[in-house]
Amino acid sequence: MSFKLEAYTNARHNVLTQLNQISKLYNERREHHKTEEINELYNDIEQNNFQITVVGEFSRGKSTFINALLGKKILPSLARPTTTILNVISYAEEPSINLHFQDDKKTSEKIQEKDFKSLVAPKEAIQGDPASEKEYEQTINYLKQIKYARIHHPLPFLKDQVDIIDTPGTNDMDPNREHITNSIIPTSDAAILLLSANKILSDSERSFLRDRLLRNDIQKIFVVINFKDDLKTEGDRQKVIQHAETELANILHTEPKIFMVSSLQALNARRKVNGEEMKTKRGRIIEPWSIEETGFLELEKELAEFLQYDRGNVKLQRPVQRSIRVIQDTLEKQIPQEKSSLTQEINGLHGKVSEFRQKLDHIKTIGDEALQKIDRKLEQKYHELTKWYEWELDQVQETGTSTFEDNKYAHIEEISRAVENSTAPLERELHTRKIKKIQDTIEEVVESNTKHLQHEWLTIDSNMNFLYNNQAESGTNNLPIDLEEKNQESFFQDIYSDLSQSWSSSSSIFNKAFVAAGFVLTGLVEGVASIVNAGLNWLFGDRESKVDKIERQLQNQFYDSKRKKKEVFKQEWKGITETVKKRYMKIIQNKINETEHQLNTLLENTQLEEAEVQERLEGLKQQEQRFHYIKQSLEETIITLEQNEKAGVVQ
Ligand SMILES: Nc1nc2c(ncn2[C@@H]2O[C@H](COP(=O)(O)OP(=O)(O)OP(=O)(O)O)[C@@H](O)[C@H]2O)c(=O)[nH]1
Ligand SMILES: [Mg+2]
Repeated sequence: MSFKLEAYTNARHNVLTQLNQISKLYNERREHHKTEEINELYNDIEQNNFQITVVGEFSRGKSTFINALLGKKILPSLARPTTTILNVISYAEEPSINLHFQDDKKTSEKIQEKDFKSLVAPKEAIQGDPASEKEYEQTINYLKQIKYARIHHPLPFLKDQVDIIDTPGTNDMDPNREHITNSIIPTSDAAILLLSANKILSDSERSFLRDRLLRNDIQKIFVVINFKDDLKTEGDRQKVIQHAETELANILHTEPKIFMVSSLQALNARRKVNGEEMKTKRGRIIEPWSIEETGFLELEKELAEFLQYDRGNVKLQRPVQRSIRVIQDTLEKQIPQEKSSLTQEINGLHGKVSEFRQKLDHIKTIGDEALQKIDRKLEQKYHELTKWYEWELDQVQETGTSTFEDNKYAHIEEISRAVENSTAPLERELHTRKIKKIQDTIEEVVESNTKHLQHEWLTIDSNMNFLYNNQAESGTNNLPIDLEEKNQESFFQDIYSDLSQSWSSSSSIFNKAFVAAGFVLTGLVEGVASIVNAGLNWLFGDRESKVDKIERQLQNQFYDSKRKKKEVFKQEWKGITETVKKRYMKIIQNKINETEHQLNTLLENTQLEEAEVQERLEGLKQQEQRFHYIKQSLEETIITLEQNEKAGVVQ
């Protein structure tokens, strides 16, 4: 199997081992909140798989393509619309299939492979046979309740932390399924758009690409032309690729990278290598192409590099950097403080400690008050931002309407294309500005309402240092000047870096739905196009002119799309601000816990006998060394990741 994410997998393994060590060390130090923090980072990495989502219209060969990646016929594929639900394929030693339901309260259900196949690819009803029609309808209704199926399989391909998602074809009229496919795309690490060499880029494919895929990060879209084997000569293949390149360059505005493959041949090649003998219905042995001819190896190589160097780095760097920061604090602050508390006497210690405790209570109050202010301010900002957003949406509508005016006597498809061409870039750009505005607003609100709080913390930190060095002036609130002037990083920095993270890449497909919700499609083109489908009767049915009708439809579409977008905006805002508030409280709680821990250690240390003091000093030295060693190893990992990134940049 050529698909390997080796560098990433090694780095990941190394990081997990180190985090495990750190967690143990904090456990020894009885710093339970830190153990917990590190464990969370551990779990994040552990659960963080790469998600490759395969999209395209029905019968483009998505399921066959995935089977070929896997080297096994796992997903049903037929010459008619087949896949009905999202199938998430993940690694496990034991194969199993579980259905997860739309209703989150309902527990997932295990299903046998045989039943699964007949469920997701149900036999069509025999026309005119009520019993068979009823059965078909029941199956379809059941399918609607399913959110996704998770297929576990012990395939080496998936062992590199890859989840692969098979989606139902998009030219499907069910808006729910469309919505699921839409919301999956922005949360995936890579989307593979499958086209057919036989009918390159239909109108609906173009609009799918523009309206949905391009609303996201273009980097993660791989365009794959399937059915290579249907083109007989190399010349034909070159022609199709060139045609696709020109067409796509118009839509993408960049040089697209296109792959041509035969999924069917690749699947057969791999099945043969795996010892399967394949025969036609008449018993003739099928001789598949060699895997080199199928175009699969180039694609897999590119995919692996992309995941490894681009996505992999992002996924690992953040938790590594965060844990380095946690260790650094321990090495620079806590351990030296503890050492000095073991080696010198502190006058009037108990009194001073109880003063600190009062200060901590005070900090808690200030923190709560600041949170209330943040809450109020965010509420106010929400109204301002909504107004801003509505105004921007109106501008998009105006552009669309004036494009309509300029083109209203053209053919309806031309009208809709012109309207779409003028509005889609504006919407994309608006989405980007919206994200930035939300992030900036949150940062500004949190920072401006926590100045006092942050100042108090700095005072406590510096007093703590004095205390350990036996210089604490009881009751002093004066910061040493250099401390105040020093440009301190905000305590809440982690919140902001996490925010931009959660927009650009989500760790899990299903629990960050609010991020995905930003990509509800406008429905504009479909809406206008539906006028065509409504037929001649509709156009000539009454006195209202055709142009008026189209315009009315267009305005309805805009109205509807704005309403949806505002609703999504509200959800996004709500999701993000809730997350921010939770993290804010956690950061404060962690800092309080940390200070309390230091105070307790201090009290304990000053009561030790001489022999115990020596023992403890020895213990601290050892901890120090272990922390140093881990920190070094993590820093090396970061360097390796950066080097890999440079060496493996996907062109
Ligand atoms: N000749 C040839 N046939 C292919 C290739 N890939 C897929 N097929 C066939 O095309 C048909 C449709 O394939 P599927 O994999 O079911 O397509 P799909 O995109 O998953 O379709 P839906 O699930 O309905 O959206 C099946 O009969 C496949 O055997 C290919 O590369 N070459
Ligand atoms: Mg399918």
